[in-house]
Amino acid sequence: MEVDSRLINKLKEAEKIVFFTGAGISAESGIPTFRGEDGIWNKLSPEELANFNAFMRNPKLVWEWYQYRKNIIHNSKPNAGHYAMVEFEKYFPSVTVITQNVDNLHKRAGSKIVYELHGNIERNFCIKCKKRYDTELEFLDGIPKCDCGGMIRPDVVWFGEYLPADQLKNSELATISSDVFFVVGTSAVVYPAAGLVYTARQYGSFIVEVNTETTEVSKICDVNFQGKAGEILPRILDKLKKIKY
Ligand code: BJW
Ligand code: ZN
Repeated sequence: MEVDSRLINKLKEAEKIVFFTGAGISAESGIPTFRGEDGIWNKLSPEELANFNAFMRNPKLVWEWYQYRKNIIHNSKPNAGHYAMVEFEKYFPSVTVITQNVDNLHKRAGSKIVYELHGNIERNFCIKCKKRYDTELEFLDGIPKCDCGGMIRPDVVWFGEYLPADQLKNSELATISSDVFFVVGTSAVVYPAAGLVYTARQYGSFIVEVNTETTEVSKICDVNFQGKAGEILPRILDKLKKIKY
């Protein structure tokens, strides 16, 4: 893989870097992505599981999906892609990670500024009184219950729900002022998160896609690397080390 000379020139001058990530960045940590064959759990698509109506209809089933994923996440570690993003912090005054992932792996890798657009699977709250439950939950008949009797749900963003306003606002601000905007391991089909790529385009950022496939936004990126994030990002970093020192 040749690292594009236009990207190298941009990185020489750049001060503000944004990494916008999706499930693909964690695929090499063994965490299944959402779409494609990988994303189908019990023959159900994420659209059928990640929504409040599905939870109210069948909380046990939705919790089974989250328990299955939580278990994988607890047994996984950040990979070379996550760590490469942390190393970028040595070379640029501002590096921001904007993630759609709920797996906490960017923070575990050590990234300093991480905005979580779709929540975090480690946190939970009661749907009735909103009390927070961030420690181990007790499951009775497959559903964790609050002291008040209400059902506890994961603190993640489901379809039809608003994204955390502060995380979205900060992500927009970082995107607008970014010099280089990396889009890593996302199919870019879920909004408003995917809209950030168009915002980056509108505000003149240099957009670099890293994905094993082409996506909805491939055409509006300046450079497309087709391959695994855990391999491509460390190679870009190696090149960067040579030009920055
Ligand atoms: C690799 C790799 C490797 C693999 N290296 N790459 C505008 C237009 C149309 C629709 C809408 C719109 N605005 C809003 C909507 C509705 C809806 C939406 O976007 N629907 C579309 C699907 C049509 N959006 C919403 O409902 C959002 N809320 C909202 O808009 O609120 C306002 C509102 C309020 C009231 C009424 C109406 C509106 C909320 C969206 C919430 C999404 N939630 C989920 C679940 C989170 C919790 C959990 O994890 O359980 O978020 S769904 C799921 O999709 C998850 C992800 O973050 C998200 C994105 O998926 P991602 O990360 O891109 O994963 P994949 O699997 O799709 O892609 C993986 C990629 O990696 C692939 O491209 C691979 O090739 C690649 N890859 N290995 C590099 N090693
Ligand atoms: Zn409660």
